[in-house]
Amino acid sequence: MTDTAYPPISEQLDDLESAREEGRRKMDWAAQHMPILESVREEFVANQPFEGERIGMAMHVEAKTAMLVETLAEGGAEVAVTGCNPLSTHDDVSAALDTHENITSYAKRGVDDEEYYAAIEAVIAHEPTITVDDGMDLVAAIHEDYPELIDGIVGGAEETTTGVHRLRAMDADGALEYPVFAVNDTPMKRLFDNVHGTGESSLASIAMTTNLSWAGKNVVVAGYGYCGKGVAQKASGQNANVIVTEVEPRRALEAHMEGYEVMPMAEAAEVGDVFLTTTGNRDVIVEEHFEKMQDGVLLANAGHFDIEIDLEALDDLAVDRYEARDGVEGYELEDGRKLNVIAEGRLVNLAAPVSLGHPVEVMDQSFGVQAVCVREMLENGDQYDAGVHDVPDELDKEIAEIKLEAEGVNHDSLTDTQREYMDSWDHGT
Ligand code: RBV
Repeated sequence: MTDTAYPPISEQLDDLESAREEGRRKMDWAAQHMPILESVREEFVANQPFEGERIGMAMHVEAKTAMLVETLAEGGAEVAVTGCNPLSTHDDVSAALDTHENITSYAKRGVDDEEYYAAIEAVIAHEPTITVDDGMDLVAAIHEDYPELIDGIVGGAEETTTGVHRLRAMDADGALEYPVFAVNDTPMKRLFDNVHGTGESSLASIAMTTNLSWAGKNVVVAGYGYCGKGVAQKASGQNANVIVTEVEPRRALEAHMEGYEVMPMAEAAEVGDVFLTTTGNRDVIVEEHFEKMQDGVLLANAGHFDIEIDLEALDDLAVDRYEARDGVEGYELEDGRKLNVIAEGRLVNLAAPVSLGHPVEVMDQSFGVQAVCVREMLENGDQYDAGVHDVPDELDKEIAEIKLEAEGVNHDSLTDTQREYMDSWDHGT
C-alpha cells in the first residue's frame, strides 16, 4: 500500500449499498441521543464557521464519532477521517460517512500496521488546517514526516488521556509546533466520559464477550485515575469485590478511603479473577504476575494502547494458544493453567467483537467540547501559541448548559451580591 495512495472505504467494500444503509441507521440512532451535537450543528449550519478549512481526524470511527465528523462537515469544512485503533472502526459507519460530499473516510476495521499508517498518511495528504486526534497519531505523523505542513495548521484538539500525556511530553521537549487543546482534561470530558463511559462500556463489553457475571468476582483494577475510578465504581455496583493497584500514593489512599482493597499487583495477581488495566502506562501486568495467576482468569485492557499487559511474555510462557470464544484468546501454560485475554489486550470497550464504545450520552458531551474547540481554534487561533492548551472554561460550561437544558434541568445562578462576595478578600468574621 505504500507506493499507491490508500483508497477511501467506499473503494474497499463489496456490498457498499447495504453497508451505507446500516451505517446510516446506526448514526440515526446515535443522533437521537446527542442533543449537544444537534444544537452545535444548528449553529454551525447557520454560521458556516469552517468554510474553506480542511479538518484531518483520527478517531474511533463508529456512529457517535460519525456525528461529530458530520457536524464539522456541515459547518463548512472538508473533512478527512481515519481510525485511531485497528479494531474499533465500524466499516458500515465509515462507508456511510464517506457518502457525504465534504467527507472522505479511510477508516477500516482489522487493518494491519502498514494499512493503519497508510490511512493516516491519506488523511494528511488532504493537508489539514486543523487536526482532531484521539491518541495523538496525527500530530505525531505530521511532526515526524510532514513538518512542511505545520505552517498551514491553525491548531488541533486531542480527545484522550494518553494523547494529552504524549502531547505534554512533546511540549516539554519543545517539539510541539502548533497549539492543541487538551479536550480530555475538561470537566465535561473527564468526569463523565472517563469515569462513567469507561466504567460502563468496559464492563459491558467484557460481560457480553464472555457471558460471565461480575457478582462475587475479585476484580483487579490497575490504575485509579478517572477511568480506573469509573471501572471500580461500576464493578462494585455489580457486586464484585474490587481490588485496586496504584503507584501514586494519594490515589492509592483515595482508593483505600473509598473502600477498595489496595495492594501491589504481585499480590493481586494471586487472588484476582478479572484484571482490567486503565493506567496508560506499559508493563502493568508482566511475567511475574502471569506466573501467579489462577486458572481461568480474564485479562483485559481499557487504556488507549495495547501495552499494559505484556502479551509477548505471556506468549513465551504459553505452550498453547487458542480462540476460546470470539474475542477471547486462551493461553495455556505448562502447568495446565489457562489465562484468557480479551480483544488482544486492546482497549476492550471498543475493540472486543461486541463492543460499541462509550455510551452515546457521554460521547455527546466529549464531542460537543471537541466541536466548540475547533470553532475556538479558528475564531481565536492567534491567541494560542504552539503547545498544549487547557480548553477555556467558558466553552466547557457552554456545553454543560446545552446538556442541562436538553435534560430539562434548571439550576441556580449567583446573585450580584454573591458574585461580589466571592471576588473579594476583605470580608472576615
Ligand atoms: N471513545 N470513543 C468512543 N466513539 O464510541 N468510546 C470511547 C466511541 C473515546 C474516549 O473519549 C476515550 O478518551 C478514547 O476513546 C480512548 O481512545
